[in-house]
Amino acid sequence: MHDAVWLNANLATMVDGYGAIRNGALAVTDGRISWTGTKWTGKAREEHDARGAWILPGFVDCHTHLVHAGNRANEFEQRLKGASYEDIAKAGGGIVSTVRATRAASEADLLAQANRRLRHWLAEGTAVVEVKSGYGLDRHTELKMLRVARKLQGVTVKTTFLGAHALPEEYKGRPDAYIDFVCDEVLPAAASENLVDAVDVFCERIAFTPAQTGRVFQAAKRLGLPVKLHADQLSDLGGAALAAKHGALSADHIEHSSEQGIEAMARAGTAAVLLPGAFYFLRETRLPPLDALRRHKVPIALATDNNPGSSPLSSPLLAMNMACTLFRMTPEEALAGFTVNGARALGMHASHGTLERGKAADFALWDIESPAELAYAIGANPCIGRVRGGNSAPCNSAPGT
Ligand code: DI6
Ligand code: FE
Repeated sequence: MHDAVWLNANLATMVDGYGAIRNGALAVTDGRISWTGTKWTGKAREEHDARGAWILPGFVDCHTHLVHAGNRANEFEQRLKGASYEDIAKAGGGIVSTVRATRAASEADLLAQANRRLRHWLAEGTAVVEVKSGYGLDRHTELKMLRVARKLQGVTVKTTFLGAHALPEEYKGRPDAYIDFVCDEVLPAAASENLVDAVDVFCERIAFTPAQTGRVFQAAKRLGLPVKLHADQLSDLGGAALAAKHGALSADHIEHSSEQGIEAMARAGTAAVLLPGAFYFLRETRLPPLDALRRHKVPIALATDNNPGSSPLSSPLLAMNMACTLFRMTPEEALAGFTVNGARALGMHASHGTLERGKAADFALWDIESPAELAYAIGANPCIGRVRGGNSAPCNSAPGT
């Protein structure tokens, strides 16, 4: 006897492409998928009629900076008047302006702002959200951000420590001393409170060097934590190869990564995370090396990179459309990016990302004719139901209700 079954459904299992099962059914027991297929003959305590809707695995947004205070609409105006992202950062704007606001915000206020943002992901059938710190750049606020991330409701949250996101004003001109502080004090403190699932670094000219990145990765390794990297976003510093060398779960952005870097990722099993929102919002022109990723069979994940400075994007659906329109990914690749490969980039592919027996019963129902519609339509949201741990939850439910 299963707990519940969804009948008259089309399943996009996301096993080997769409892995479509038409006119099928999906059953759940103890919060896990217990059956998928066409000819349902089983018994279930609860029966749901999907009326021909498509069922997809709950989306996995494997790269966000969703916890932060305020927004930077003012800088958007400055950039449209000609200032570059780097000019604004050098003039004391950019990441450090969000740092000032986030340091000043209370934990309750930060949580309220993040839960308000999270509604957009819930409305679009999301099951897992990765949330980075990185707007505190001191011990108190980095841990405050991670605690807030752990309190978010309605989705499974994976936290990532990103203390090495930017150099705080109090360490101006002393990046190595700041990296000492991050490695010897802040990261161990966060890990000791079990606030960290992975460790990330912004390896870039306007942030930290490959050598400084290596030190943070060593500190993570000492704590038994996996690593991820903001790699080669604005220039090629060899970030892709560096991430692979440290066995990273993922290398993210990678617009400027070399063929050798992609090959190293393939050998190391490091996933690529492409972030079309930042590419679009910063009006970048250098496309990520999609052909090399396909040729070397590197799993390609997609994410919103939600952040106030370079990607104020809160829609996985729009991110998928951007990935197809701007990066020339196929809709099948885009959906795999927010399901099976998104889960892989978080080391969660054993429990999430596909509709298979034993996986978490976290999925969503869509009023569509074909899965490709989810990447095709701009601005529409055909989500008609969300299921979490086998329990139905309306798409537009407020977090915590
Ligand atoms: N790369 C980015 O695009 C964001 N962080 C990063 O490492 C920018 C974050 C911000 O501007 O607030
Ligand atoms: Fe990012």
